[in-house]
Order: sequence, then structure tokens, then C-alpha cells
Amino acid sequence: MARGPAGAAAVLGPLLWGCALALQGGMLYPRESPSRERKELDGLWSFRADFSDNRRQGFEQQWYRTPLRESGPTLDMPVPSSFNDVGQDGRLRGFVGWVWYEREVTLPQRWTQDLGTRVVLRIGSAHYYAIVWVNGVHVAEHEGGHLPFEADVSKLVQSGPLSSCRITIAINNTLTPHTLPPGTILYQKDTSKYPKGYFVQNTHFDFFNYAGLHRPVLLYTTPTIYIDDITITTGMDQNTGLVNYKVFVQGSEHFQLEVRLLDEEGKVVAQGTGGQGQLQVPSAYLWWPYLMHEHPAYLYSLEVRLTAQTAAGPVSDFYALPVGIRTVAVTENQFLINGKPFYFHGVNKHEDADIRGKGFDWPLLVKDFNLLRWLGANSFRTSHYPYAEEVMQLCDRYGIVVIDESPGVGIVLTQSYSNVSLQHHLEVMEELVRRDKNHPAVVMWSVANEPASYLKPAGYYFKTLIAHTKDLDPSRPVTFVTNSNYEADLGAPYVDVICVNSYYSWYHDYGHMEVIQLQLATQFEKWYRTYQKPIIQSEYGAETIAGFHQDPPLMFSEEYQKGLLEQYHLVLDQKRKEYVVGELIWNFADFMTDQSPQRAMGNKKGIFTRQRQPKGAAFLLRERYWKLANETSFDRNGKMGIKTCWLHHK
Ligand code: BDP
Repeated sequence: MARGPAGAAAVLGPLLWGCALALQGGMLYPRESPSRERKELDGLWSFRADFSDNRRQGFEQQWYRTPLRESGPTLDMPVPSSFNDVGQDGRLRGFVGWVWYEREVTLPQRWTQDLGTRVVLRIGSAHYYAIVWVNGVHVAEHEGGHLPFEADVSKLVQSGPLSSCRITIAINNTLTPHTLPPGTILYQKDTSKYPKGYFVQNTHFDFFNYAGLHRPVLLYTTPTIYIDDITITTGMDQNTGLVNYKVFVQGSEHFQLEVRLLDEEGKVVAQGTGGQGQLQVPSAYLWWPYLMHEHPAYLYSLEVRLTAQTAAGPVSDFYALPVGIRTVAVTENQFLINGKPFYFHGVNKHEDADIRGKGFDWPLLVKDFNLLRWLGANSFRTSHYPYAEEVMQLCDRYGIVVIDESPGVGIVLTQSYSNVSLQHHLEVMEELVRRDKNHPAVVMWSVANEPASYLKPAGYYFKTLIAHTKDLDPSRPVTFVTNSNYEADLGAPYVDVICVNSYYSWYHDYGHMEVIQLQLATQFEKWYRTYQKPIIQSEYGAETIAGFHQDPPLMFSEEYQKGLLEQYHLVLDQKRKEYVVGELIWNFADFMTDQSPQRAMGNKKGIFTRQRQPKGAAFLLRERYWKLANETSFDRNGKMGIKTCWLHHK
């Protein structure tokens, strides 16, 4: 929840300013290659929040026309980072409305003078609605805070003698019933209680609505005829790995494409030509999850080379994509990876940390992956929105399996099931699948978390959304995460896997751990009997303040968290022999939420603190996860059990 004085039009303004563009082109991660350069724009940007009553002063005074410092005072703002927690001004922490970022960039001469070079501005994410200008000219608008967008700025940077350009980005964090996640602005009109124009942002999700430029911003180049997108799907035929590829080219209809697949030693194992085809890899190494196999996460490299003749001479473009060969399938009671039963023993995460909020940070990322591997976690869900691309890349590299979730969290109002909302949700799924489709680590899409799936329109909404997601990507199962009653859930008939969240002896029967086993067993049996689909316990946990101890256990103590988990595990151990295919603890680490009487400086259900230090439950889970891994892992000869020599692999 955030506070501030402003009028209705001001807060809701962004969505009237322009509408989101229909999905066009690819969104390949910008990688350097002999034909592509990158210029990272991380660091300090100029920043100003528009505190004017209607929040529209920036547009009225056209702050994008001249350097930001000329229209008023500016702050130094780090990118990537949320803007909320870096300052000492309390008004900024809970600010709702438009903030303005600006950065002047000097470009290499070749970028501005060689008309055969295409210069692209790429924004990893801007939460929530963003408008972008380069040298005062509007170049892009994007709705949605967790996915990348780009603008071709070649014409602008190549049109004059300037070797620098000024990038201005206005970002609005307002959430409405039609945004994802949705929210509402509540205007308090009783002037005996609230100042004139007073409003708060309400949301129906349990994390702080951090905002700003959360992920890397960069400029990169390609030739003007370029590889725009690549789609890979993989399969197996006996021992032969199959890599189906499609390459999309922009800028010309006349070009040649060569495709080569290299193994980890750099040896070419298959090659092809043309925009689409199938590569066959005899005795292929499969991409296996972490701890499931002695050589997990095997990655080939797909090298795509484009050549074309133009009036100005030959053009070539080169892009290398990591590729893991693996299959995913779901039966009535199993989740199969490469034909073998896979059991998710992992976590739910958040992008969240002190000071930077949801800002991308390499040290934090590496620490989190080290903790995941220490824990013996083989998977996580990107609760409750898509994570940074760099996170997904590390999952591919380490073999951490991902349930990739859209920002469809807190869909509880009837208005959020309208056609406008559905349309936006469909577009978000298109953007998510476009960005993450080639990651072997991604084994399932989750279209939402805990929607009010018992409301009447939910049936049509989820039927449409799930069918569309399957059209976009027939190679992966689709789910959404429910906390509804099994009988009332109108979306469940359409999912491939039932993901269910429950908080026995926490939000119900508080303090009574003795009821967990019975209630959990009943939950599983009812869901399974009704749908005959594999089930994942996609959340369970207990609020725990690190350092609080009480024995016999009381709520909020480390002993209670451990005791509660142990009760769940007893039932999971029975049901995983039948149809339960995974358990994901809520949550990996403590995280920030809105202020409320239920939250003591955020949600404390982490097994690690927000600073990534273990609570007692982390050791308990570690023992369990390594034991589970030991039961499901095998070596090249099919021998079961983890051997210590594997653990030094990466
Ligand atoms: C679940 C939500 C999650 C919350 C969690 C909790 O999916 O976002 O943080 O409850 O209350 O229902 O801790």
C-alpha cells in the first residue's frame, strides 16, 4: 500500500496515454558475437519522481524534451534497482505515479555512422508501465513490469552529427484491475479523515510493489539484415537427440542460413542449412536436472550464421544459443523428464533483497544459486512473476528446473476477469513464452497464482488462457497454482498438473500441528480422486522470526517452522509413492511486503532470512532434499544414488 495526494486521472493516466503494442518480432537475449556489440547502461541515472498533485507535470512540461536537470532537481538513481529503498525520503518509498529516469550515452562512432548497423535499446524490465524517448523522440511504450522490451533507435542515432544520445524513461507503478498483477486505487473522500485528493494503492498479493528499472538496460547492435528469433524444441529417438530449429530473419527475404550444433568440447556434432530443420545428434548427452544424474545440465551450443548479399556488399550475422536436449511429459500420476519420473524438491522464490528491492544483482544471484545447491533443491517456481533472464540462464547451466510463472497473481476481482484483462494476460503469456521458450530448465508454465478460480468467469478465462499457452508452446505442460476448494475450482479441468497451496496449522487451526497430517492427506485424496492428475504441493510454510526459539514449539519460533514442515513431510512421503510429484517450500527467503498487522517487516516464511542466512528449517530441508535426491538419481550406467565425485562437477 502506498500513499500520496493525487487525482484519479493522474494515477490511471498511463494506460490512456497509449496502448501496449501487439507482439512483434523476437526477443533474443542480446549476446555479443562477431556481428553484435553491447553497451551496458547500468550505473547512475538521473531521476525525478513527479510529486505534482495530478502526477502529470512531467507530461505537461515535457520533461523528455530537454535534459532532466533543466526542468528541476534530480537525484542519482542506481540502475538496476528499485527506487523505493535507496533514499531517505519516506515519500519515495511508497510513491505511486510517474517517475522519470534519464541517461546520456556516448556512442561509438561506427554505431552512428555505419548505416549497415542497427542500434537497439533494450530494457530488461521497467515496473510497471513505461514510455521511452531518445533525444526527445518517443520510441517505445510497454505495459508490464517483468518482461523485456526494445526499440530500434538506429534512425535516431544515425540522423545527425551527434555521437551521444539522451534516453528518457517515464515509469508508472500504478496497478489497476486490468494490470498484471491487478490492483485498485482507493480514493479517500472523507475530508474529515484524509487530506484532499488522498488515495492509496491496494493490491491482493503478498509482496511489496517495488518499482523502477529493475533489470539491465543496454544498447546493442546487429546488422540491418539480422537473426530476429530462434525457436528450439528437442526430442529423443533411442539414443539420438533431435533438435528442431526455426530461425526468423528480418531485413531481407534473400539470405542463407547455416546452423551448427557444438558439444561442450566445441566439437561440431550436427549441422544444417535453411530457416528450419532437424538436427540429429547420435549418442546425445541429455540435459538432466541437478542431482538427478552424474552429468547434469549438459548444454550444446547452436550457432546460427546468416549471410546475405546487398547492394552495399556482403552482410553476415552470427548468434549462438545454448541448447539442452531433454523431453518433458506428464501422465496421470507422474512428471517425466527424459522419460524418468521427476520429483520437484525445491522452493518458491522472490526477486527481493535489502536496499535494491527487486533490482537485479549478480552477487545476490550467485549467492542464491549457491544456497539452492547447498540445500539440494532441484527446482523452483518463479513466484509470482517472470524472473530476470540471467536467472533463467543460470538454471540452464546448473540444472535447476523451473516452473515459469506469469505475473497473474492476485486475480480476485470480477473486473479482473473481463475481456480487457484476459486480452492483456494472453499478451503477457506471448511475451513470456517468446522470452523463455528455449530454456531447457523451464519445464512448465504457470499462468497464475491463487486466482479466485471459483468465480463464474474463471472457467472461460482459464480455458482460453491455458489453450492459448499450449498453442504458443505445445512442448510444455501448463498449470496455475490454486488454493481453492477442489470442487469449486473452475480452472482445474484445464491444467496438466494440479499445483495446490495450503497452510494447515498456520492460517487455519493455528498452533495445532496435530491436524496437519489428516488435513493434508484429505486434500491430496480429494484433488486426485476428482482430477486424476499429478499434484505438486506448490506452497506450504510458517512465519518464523530468525532467532525466536520456543520448545515445545509456538508459532513464529524456529521450532514451530521445523515441526510444521515435518508434519507435511510425513504425508508427502506417503503420497509421493502415488501421485504427488513435488514439494516447494514457501519461501526460500524472507521478503518485503506491504505493511499490515500480519506482517512484521515483511513475510518471514523464509527458510533463509532476507540476508540469506539459514534458519533451523534450512538444515532440516537440506537433509530431506539430499535424501530425496539420492533416491532418484542415477549415473550413466543406470546405477542409483548420488556419488560424491559428481558434486565437484560445476
Ligand atoms: C500464499 C501466496 C503467497 C503468500 C503466502 C503467505 O501465494 O504469495 O506470500 O500465501 O501468506 O497464499 O505467506
